[in-house]
Amino acid sequence: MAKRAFITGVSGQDGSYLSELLLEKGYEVHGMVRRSPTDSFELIDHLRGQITLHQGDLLDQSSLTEALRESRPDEIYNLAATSFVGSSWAQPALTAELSAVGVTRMLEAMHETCPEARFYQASSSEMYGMAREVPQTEGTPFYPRSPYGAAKAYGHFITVNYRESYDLFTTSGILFNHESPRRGIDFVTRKITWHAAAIKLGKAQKLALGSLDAERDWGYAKDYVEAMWLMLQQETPSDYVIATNERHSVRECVEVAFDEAGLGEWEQYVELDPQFVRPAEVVELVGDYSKAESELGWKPTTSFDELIRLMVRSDIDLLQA
Ligand code: F7E
Repeated sequence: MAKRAFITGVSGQDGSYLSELLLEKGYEVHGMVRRSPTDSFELIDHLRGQITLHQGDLLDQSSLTEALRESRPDEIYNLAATSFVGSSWAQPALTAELSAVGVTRMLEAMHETCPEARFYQASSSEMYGMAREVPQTEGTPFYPRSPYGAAKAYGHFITVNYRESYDLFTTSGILFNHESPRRGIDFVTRKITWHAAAIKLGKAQKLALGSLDAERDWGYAKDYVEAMWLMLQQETPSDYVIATNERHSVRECVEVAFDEAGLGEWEQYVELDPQFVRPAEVVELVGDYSKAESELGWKPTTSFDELIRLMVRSDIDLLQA
C-alpha cells in the first residue's frame, strides 16, 4: 500500500518540491492550505488531481486534528510558517503563534490522532543568529537575532521534547538558506535574479538592496527536500544540519546574476536602500552538514554559482512568457 504523507505549507517553495519528490516515490500526498482547497495555488497548480488538499490553519487546533484524521499520514512534514525574517519584527506575536505555538499544535494533533506517524519540523539556521561557533553543527548553542529565529528555536525544542517525553518519531531539520526559481520575490537571491532578468529585458531599471555585505550559506531547495525525506527514513529520529558549508555575500550573488544576464557592470544598476536593512543581523552563518552526510548519505549537489545562474535563466523565461 502506498505510504501517505501530510505536508503543511504545501503551497510554498519547499512544499511544492517535496510534493513532487514524494509523488515520484509513489506516496499518496495530502497537503494543508489555509484558504479553500479549490483556490488557485501557483506553485502546486500543476499537481492538481495528484495531491489532496485539506483546509487547516496552524492557529486552529481542531482544524489540524481533523486534517490528520482525514489523511491518516505515515509521515508529517511541518513546513508552514511565516518565512520572511524581515517581517517578523512587524508581526512578532503572529510569528510566534505560527512558528512556535503552531508546532506544539501540530505535535498535539499527531499525538492524539496518529502517534505512530513520523514528524519533520522545518527548523532554521536563523536559530544560531549571533553564531557561537563557525561553522555551526547540531551541537552549536542557539542565539536567535529576530522574532523569527526565537520562534523557530521554540519549535525546535518542542519537537525534541515531544520525542523525549512521548517517544514519538520527531525530527528537526536545521536548514540553512535554500533557494530556487520558486523562491518568493522578497528574498534576496530571487529579488536579485528577478531584477537582473527584468533589467536585461528592459522591464526594470534599478535594483534596491539593503546591503551587499550580508553573507549566507545558500543551497538549492530541491536538494534540501530530499534531506527532509531521508530524515524520516532512518531507524531512530534525530536532528540534522542541512547546508553547503560555504558562505557567499549578497555582492557575489549580484555579480553572478548580472553576469548570467549579460549586463556587464552591475554597479550602475544597484542602489542601497535603508528600508531593507534589519534591526538586527545574523553573522557568520555557515553550516557543517557532516552528520547528514555520514548518517543520511546526503550532500548538496548544486553549487552557489549554478544555483544563481539557473534562477536567472528561469526568470528570463518567466518574464519573456
Ligand atoms: O536575506 C540580506 C538580509 O531575506 C538574506 C528564509 O528562508 O533563510 C531565509 O532567511 C540576507 C539577509 O533570507 C536585502 O539582510 C540585503 O542578511 O533572503 P533573505 P534570510 O533572512 O536569511 C532562513 C534560513 C530562513 O529560515 C528564512 O525562512 O540578505 N539583504 N539586502 C536583503 N534581504 C532581503 N530580503 N532584501 C534585501 O534587499
